[in-house]
Amino acid sequence: MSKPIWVLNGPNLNLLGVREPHIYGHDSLDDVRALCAARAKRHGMEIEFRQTNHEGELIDWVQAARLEACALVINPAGYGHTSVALLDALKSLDIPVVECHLSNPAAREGFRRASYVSPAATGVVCGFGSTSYELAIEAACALAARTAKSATARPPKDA
Ligand code: CA2
Repeated sequence: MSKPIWVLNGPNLNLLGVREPHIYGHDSLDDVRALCAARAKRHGMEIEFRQTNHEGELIDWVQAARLEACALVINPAGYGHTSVALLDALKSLDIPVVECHLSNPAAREGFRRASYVSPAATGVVCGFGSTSYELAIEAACALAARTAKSATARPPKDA
């Protein structure tokens, strides 16, 4: 079995489904976890799904993903707009990184248009509610499969 896809969620996403459903939808974070797991399973993949309200913990998890994940899906929530430290951690990864948002930050307040995560992301999915996560898992599976294939195709170092 290959390494899991890690799905990391930033601050306040534990409130999903409880407040502001007109922006973030009615699904809870547990519902989103189930959608991600089901979508990954279709590709024979597993997920590790986590949420934290703490910047340092999010950064610790990004660092751990370097060795333990085959790809990373991250909804950095508010830290995406503020955290240079998160960007620095993401830049240390050499696995595919998919930035994921429920809403479309570009269609909201001006301060949400800046993302410290996008420069380190392979790609971004946003604006589709919990479907954004399913699409992000699809992308992560495709990218991880491609990475694995090119690793096997590579000749051994001493050939
Ligand atoms: O659309 C997204 O997924 C966001 O990452 C959500 C963040 C926001 O700061 C980003 O601009 C876009 C906010 C997460 C807070 O989630 C809540 C969920 C329910 C109720 C209140 C907050």
